[in-house]
Amino acid sequence: MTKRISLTQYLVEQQREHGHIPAQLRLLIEVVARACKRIAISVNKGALGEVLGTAGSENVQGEVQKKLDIISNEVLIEANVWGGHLAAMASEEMDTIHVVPDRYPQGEFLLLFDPLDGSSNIDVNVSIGTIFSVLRKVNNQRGVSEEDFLQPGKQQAAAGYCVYGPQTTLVLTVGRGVAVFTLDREQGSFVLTAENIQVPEDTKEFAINMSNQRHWDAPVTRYINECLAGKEGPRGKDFNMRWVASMVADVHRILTRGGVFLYPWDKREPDKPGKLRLMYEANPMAYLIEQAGGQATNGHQRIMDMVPTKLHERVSVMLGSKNEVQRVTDYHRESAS
Ligand code: P6P
Repeated sequence: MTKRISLTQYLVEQQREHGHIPAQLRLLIEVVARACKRIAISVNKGALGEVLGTAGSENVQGEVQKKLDIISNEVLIEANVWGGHLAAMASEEMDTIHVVPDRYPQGEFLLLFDPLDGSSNIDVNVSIGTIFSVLRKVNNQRGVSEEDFLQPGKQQAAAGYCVYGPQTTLVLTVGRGVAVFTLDREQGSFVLTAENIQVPEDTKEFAINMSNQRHWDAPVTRYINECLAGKEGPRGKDFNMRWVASMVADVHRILTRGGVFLYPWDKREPDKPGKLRLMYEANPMAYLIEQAGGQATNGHQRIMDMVPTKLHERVSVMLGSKNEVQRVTDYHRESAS
């Protein structure tokens, strides 16, 4: 029987060895992991917990909120607000930032999250997940505002997700590789089940919502058509396709066996750069993918170099196996020249 270490032991040993996980950051990660365990309990109850269906409200994106979206958001806020490790939080489900109230000490970190990504899959029992990103509050003046959050993804102190699927699995980077922790329900704790994850540089599997094909720009159309042409086409090999419509599930597959994930700009909403959100979807996933040896661009530049102008900014996303992301990015550059 392999001796497995807990998330806490992993964080303590990483800090002892590399000194990159100060106490406040360790507390933050452990509190987020505990919140994900609580979310998993609600998600796993499904119909038994009266948590399915819509909440009768819309979020800042104008999307109908599911009951579990709101429950998950509240769990993350309540779990993190008292610890003294955070100055403020931002969420897909909240229009503005949530500043830690004066009755609690303020910390040096900023936490951003999509509390329950893929919520269109909740009622049909398909994997969903929580995505989180951690920034440092860089200005030391008292008080915190939305501007403090507007930092490029390369400034992230940590990032991760928890996928609520056949297993409940926490995937984390603190800047020295990607580690995977599986929830041991008998112990009630996350235990290390893989580390130093590496995304294969090549792949035969792409993930995109094909129903949008007629709306894509030329470089994406070219890339996907070449994949579809298979062995007889310019790629000289057959490709497989997967689309879970839950970014956490698609990214987890890519971290596990390689692949390329595309949610590009399309003509349906030409004024929006893409559907996915930069700060709490693309940036954390880009950090994980890059730490695992993959690439993440918006078709033109590295996602983690992008300087946000607003909290809920959207972005076009191409991420995964390095050589495939490089190819589709090259097609964009060729098309632009
Ligand atoms: P579509 C879920 O709503 C999400 O934000 C991502 O998790 C997912 O990759 C994407 O949207 C799915 O979008 O248009 O295929 O339903």
